[in-house]
Amino acid sequence: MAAKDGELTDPAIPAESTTVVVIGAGPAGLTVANLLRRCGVDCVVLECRTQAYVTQRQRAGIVETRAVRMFDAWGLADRVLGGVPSDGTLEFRVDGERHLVSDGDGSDGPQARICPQQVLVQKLMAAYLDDGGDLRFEAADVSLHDLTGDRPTVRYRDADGELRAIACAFVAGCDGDRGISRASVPDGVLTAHAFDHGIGWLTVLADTPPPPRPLLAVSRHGYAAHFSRGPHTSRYYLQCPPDDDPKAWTDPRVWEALRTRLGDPALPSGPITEREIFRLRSLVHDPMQYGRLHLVGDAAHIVSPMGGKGMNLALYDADLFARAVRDFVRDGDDGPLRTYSRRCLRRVWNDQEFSHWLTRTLHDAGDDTGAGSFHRGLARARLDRLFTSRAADGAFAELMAGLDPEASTAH
Ligand code: FAS
Repeated sequence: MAAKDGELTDPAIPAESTTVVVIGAGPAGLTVANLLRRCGVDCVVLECRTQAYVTQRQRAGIVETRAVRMFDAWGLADRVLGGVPSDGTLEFRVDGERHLVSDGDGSDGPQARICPQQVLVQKLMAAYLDDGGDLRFEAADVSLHDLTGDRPTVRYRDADGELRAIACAFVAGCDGDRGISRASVPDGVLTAHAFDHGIGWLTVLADTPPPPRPLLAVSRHGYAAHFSRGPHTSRYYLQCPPDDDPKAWTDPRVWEALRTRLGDPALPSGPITEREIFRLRSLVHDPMQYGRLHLVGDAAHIVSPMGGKGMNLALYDADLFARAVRDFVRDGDDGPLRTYSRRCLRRVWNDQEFSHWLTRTLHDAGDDTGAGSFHRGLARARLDRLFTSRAADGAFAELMAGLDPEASTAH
């Protein structure tokens, strides 16, 4: 990818400069951009897809308590958070039996939001553009250069096909798991820690009434879940073999499995607008920076959706990165930038551990053909403790809320 010097400084290519070039306009990129603007740091966001595509992509659905308070501390909560506040509980249904578990810290402070990812992305984008932010869609062939120098350059082809170059002080790689940022780091620099859970989920989006609160169900028929994705939309997950064929999951089969596993024979059905099968996998890249490139969100780590940490980890990284750049630009303090990766990875492993614990518990507690009857017994004991021990409930709520004694939300 490295271009020859001549090319980079080719006078024919319009060159410009800024402080931070942000690659990708997902939750990570748009949060970085909004926070940088809040503290007067120039940035340019390059997104390879169209605005319509980016603002309609349906993924996560919960903004955790810590992230809500982070946006609140930056004075952005009212502008970027949609959806409805969580009532502070999740429902576990074990063999049809209901158990409510806390997901908040019980304080009067702002709590988690049931907010579809695309709504957060739409609102972050609107806030950034309303504030005069520079966001360029359909940026093709993005490439990163001189990342270990003081003035990296990002080149791309704009929507009219023109080649452009932007010199900057830092690059925020917010382009997800298959983006160009991580791919621009030379081999051998990053270590990838990967785990395949060996579990598949059929994920279904349907125009049906959402549940009053997130619902996670365990039975001998396998794991199932029901989440809100808006006032008239539901997301369902059904455990299945990872290499299963989504076409084999006809509408009648989907609704029958959901009614059985959720223990709700009266569960209303409705038009299914999306169904796909994905394999639960987890991935962590260490370190999360290379020279002036900082990886943010899915560009550095993937966590299974169990526990709702994917998008929230992206928001956490974005907050730490924006504050570190602000401290460098405003006070000349490069300490937070130098420790960015270590501080993010502490949180990443914390959330990976929680998500792994919850994934194992809610799958092993089902049929014992998977991990075996001994693991089923262990998982059932963990759930029993969660439902009966105040301390276990408190620990679970702290992890769900994402509250971290170390990172204050004050900015
Ligand atoms: P994103 O992938 O969201 O954004 C990256 C952006 O970079 C995209 O807009 C992309 O177009 C752009 N880009 C890529 N390459 C580029 C290039 N070369 N040049 C310029 N731009 C480029 N998490 C949960 O917590 N709960 C869930 O229920 C959940 N469900 C999910 C369902 C699915 C199908 C998927 C894929 C993920 C799900 N996740 C879920 C995880 C998800 O929420 C991610 O963690 C979140 O999108 C991460 O945000 P970003 O890091 O911003 O990456």
